[in-house]
Amino acid sequence: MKTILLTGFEPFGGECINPSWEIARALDGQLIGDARIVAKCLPCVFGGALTSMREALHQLKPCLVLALGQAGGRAELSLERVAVNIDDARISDNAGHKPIDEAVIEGAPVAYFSSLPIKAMAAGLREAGFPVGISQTAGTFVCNHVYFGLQHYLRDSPVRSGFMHIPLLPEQAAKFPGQASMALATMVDGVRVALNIALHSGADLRESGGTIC
Ligand code: PCA
Repeated sequence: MKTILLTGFEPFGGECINPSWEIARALDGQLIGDARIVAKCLPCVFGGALTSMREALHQLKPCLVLALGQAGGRAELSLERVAVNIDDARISDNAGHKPIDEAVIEGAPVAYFSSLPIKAMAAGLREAGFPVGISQTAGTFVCNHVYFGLQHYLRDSPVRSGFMHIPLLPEQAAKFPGQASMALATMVDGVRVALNIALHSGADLRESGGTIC
């Protein structure tokens, strides 16, 4: 049986829930075609999160990897195009670390692209009615850290991997007037659709979708 590794994060920044882990654990054990989803919860800790990711890759030898993370302020399922080799934290991680302008992996390239078919995933999600977009930055906190490490570990592998940021849950957003959110059930369904496309589509779509500043 093939394995899809789906990771989420523990809560951080004073929150008591992280929707990324709620989604991952809701999908744990489910089948996508002939592959079974295995969910792992990563600590929101520089270094520690990457160690957990590396262990999961080693142990599970997945055929596909999608890492999920919470992005307060975003209104859509956000497929990340780029991971950059920099840790620059505005808040402390869950171990009290706050790196400034440090490499995620010393000597590694400046950046990696997602190896997921992000245009095909965005198109499929849009057609299925989910709010979705392609993001050009996963930030410089623990999500980007894990995303960069993941892409580095799998750089010579045919295994597709990438990162999706997801909005806050309605109960989290209620604390901030006007803050965007998405229902857990919608996000769970959207991630299932995204995994199905990532597993089964061939070469990525060529459709415009960039941004103009
Ligand atoms: N979001 C944070 C780290 C963990 C999470 O879910 C981020 O975007 O870096």
